[in-house]
Amino acid sequence: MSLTTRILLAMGLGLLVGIVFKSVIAGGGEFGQWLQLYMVEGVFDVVGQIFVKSLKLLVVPLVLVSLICGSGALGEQGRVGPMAGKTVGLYLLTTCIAISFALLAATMINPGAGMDLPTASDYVAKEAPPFKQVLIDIFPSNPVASMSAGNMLQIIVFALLFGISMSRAGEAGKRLLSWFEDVNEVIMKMVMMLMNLAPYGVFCLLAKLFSGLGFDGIHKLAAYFFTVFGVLVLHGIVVYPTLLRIFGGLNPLIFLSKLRPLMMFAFSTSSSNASIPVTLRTAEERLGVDNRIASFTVPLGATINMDGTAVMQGVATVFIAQAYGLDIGLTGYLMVILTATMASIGTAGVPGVGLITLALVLEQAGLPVEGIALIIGVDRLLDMARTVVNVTGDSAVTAIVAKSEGALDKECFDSPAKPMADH
Ligand code: DAS
Repeated sequence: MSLTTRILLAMGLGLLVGIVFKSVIAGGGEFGQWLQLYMVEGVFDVVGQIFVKSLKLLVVPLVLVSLICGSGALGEQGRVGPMAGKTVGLYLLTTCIAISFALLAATMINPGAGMDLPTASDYVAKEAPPFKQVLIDIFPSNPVASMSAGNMLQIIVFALLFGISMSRAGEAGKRLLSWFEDVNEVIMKMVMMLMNLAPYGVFCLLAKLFSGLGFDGIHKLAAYFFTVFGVLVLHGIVVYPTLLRIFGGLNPLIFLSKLRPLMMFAFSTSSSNASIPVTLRTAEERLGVDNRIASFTVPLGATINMDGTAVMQGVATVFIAQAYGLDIGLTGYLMVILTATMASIGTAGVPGVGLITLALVLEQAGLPVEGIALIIGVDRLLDMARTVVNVTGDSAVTAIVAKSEGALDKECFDSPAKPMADH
């Protein structure tokens, strides 16, 4: 049975058990008290917290190493000049639009309003410093202290600087880059291994959540799910077609129709990285993009461009703030945009990675990271959908950059979609 199936089953079971426990506990009998004490506050809380901590465990090493690799490789390829600048610029632009879109939609729909969950006893509301101080604090004075404090913006800045310096350090830099790429492989394996804990973590977190919320929680979770899903669809059918029209003079309907096989593949794998071969073939065989462009923009996009993930992080941040009755204010939202955009640079496209970087976005925004427990149950389904948006964004920017470089075969782009060559 696939991990996705196991997580979805755990989700359904956790919901069911939580609602049943809620009604038994509400009955007030001895058995209900036993369930509350030993199951809800015992087993479910312990397993759930361990799972959330395992996600937090990965944040610093994952972002640090994958960003050093990404910026190191980019620094090396960065010498492809304006094409790299256009590509990175468009990737960051679409991510910024995605997260802003998400924050706007979530603050209009208010999916988490009225839940009024109590924050943990050790939670201390972080006063959002003035934005000027935020900008100054982005630069680390001691990278080791930044890592031990989990100050992600400082870690991201250090990793970017280190990676680009490494790419300009000749043979020494090349040796170090390959070492970091090996470490990155190991960290990706850690992500996969810890994701195997997800069915148990999801079951316990949902069972605990719904033992407290009961049915009331279902429509809150549904409001969160459909807000994310709605913004994902809007981003995919409004933002990319607009950019294709404006920057590439390309027909968005042809573009979206030719991406169908890739979308299905991304949906089923929940992984931009695993989709790279299909994204490359789609760009070259269906969109007419020259390999010299696609071979740069597609692998880069799979790592630094995660618009779908940014959408989830934007909505999740507002949902969690509302659920705990916390207001992060405008500076807090600007911090979320900055952190989510920069964090998306550092995370490779593997299943569940968006959840891990959500921990860092919440941390930077001063929100309780255990709020992840509220949304983790439906995250796998949303991961499938947001990975589709991630690869669609990679393909749209690839087509636009290729067109601007005169490296897109317009006849191929406009020709009817042929079945993908099975080679
Ligand atoms: N599954 C990730 C990807 O491959 C996205 C995410 O986890 O948010 O793009």
